[in-house]
Amino acid sequence: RKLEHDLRLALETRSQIEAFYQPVYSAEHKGLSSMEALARWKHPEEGFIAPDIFIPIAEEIGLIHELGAKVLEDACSVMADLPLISMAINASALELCSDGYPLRVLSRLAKWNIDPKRLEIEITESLAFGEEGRSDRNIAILRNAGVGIAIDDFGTGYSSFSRMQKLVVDRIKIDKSFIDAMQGESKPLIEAMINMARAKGLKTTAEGVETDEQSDALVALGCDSLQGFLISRPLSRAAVIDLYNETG
Ligand code: G
Ligand code: G
Ligand code: G
Ligand code: MN
Ligand code: NA
Repeated sequence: RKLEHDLRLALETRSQIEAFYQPVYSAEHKGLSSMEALARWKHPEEGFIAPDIFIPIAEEIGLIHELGAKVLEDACSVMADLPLISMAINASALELCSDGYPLRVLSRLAKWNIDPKRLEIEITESLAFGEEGRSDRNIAILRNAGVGIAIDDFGTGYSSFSRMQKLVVDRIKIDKSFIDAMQGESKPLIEAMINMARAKGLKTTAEGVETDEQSDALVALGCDSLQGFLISRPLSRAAVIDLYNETG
């Protein structure tokens, strides 16, 4: 298939695939103290292709490890330029279950002289519950080294209250679908998620925050961080560095 072929070439160019960065607002610091790196593919003929399309292809043809490494390398270079800022990256199940993954991440951070505490890795609920092979052990290695682990799209997958009891992660990211329905039926659910997270000592991030009403209500419920188009869209490396240098 043409896209597979193009994706191989894209990774070889080292420039068609780059991370963009979505700023995250911290309620505690009342400012932008972290961001999420998101892979972007600028195809020479087709323009931007969405990660929802090329990530599954990269997983199928075994290129997800290279792609993840490229995003991490980009993310490290931004962290090096913004020493006070933390960074989240997304890990595919295939990466997180691969034997060498924790050491690859840690040696990349060491190469850039970046404190592992500044990096958070976002994983799926099923990975968080150790359903896929080696993920438990790899999560433990990363956490012991100081890297944070966040559950992405929380609430859409495999969580249950009994499983939450043995969960060892640092943060949940409440899925956008709950925030969308916040004015209606999902407000008590969001409140329960935030309270449960607190009781377990986990941080919370709300995803897909688009309105001031949502932002105000989430802060009032004690949500730690807000991410979404209200705060900012994902930005290029140059734009995000300018933004953080301006706002401190
Ligand atoms: O207020 P301060 O200058 O720290 O704001 C830094 C950034 O955080 C700005 O980009 C602003 O848009 C965002 N921000 C400030 N206050 C709020 C708030 O109450 N809610 C949200 N969602 N973003 C805020
Ligand atoms: O911005 P958005 O379209 O960027 O992201 C869509 C989806 O693609 C999200 O679910 C996100 O987790 C995933 N994604 C974005 N960047 C990466 C990446 O570098 N690695 C992996 N594994 N997934 C990513
Ligand atoms: O699955 P993950 O949370 O990693 O993916 C984040 C995705 O959500 C990206 O595609 C990003 O561009 C998108 N996104 C981030 N904030 C908003 C938002 O406020 N509204 C919408 N519609 N999408 C958002
Ligand atoms: Mn994510
Ligand atoms: Na998400």
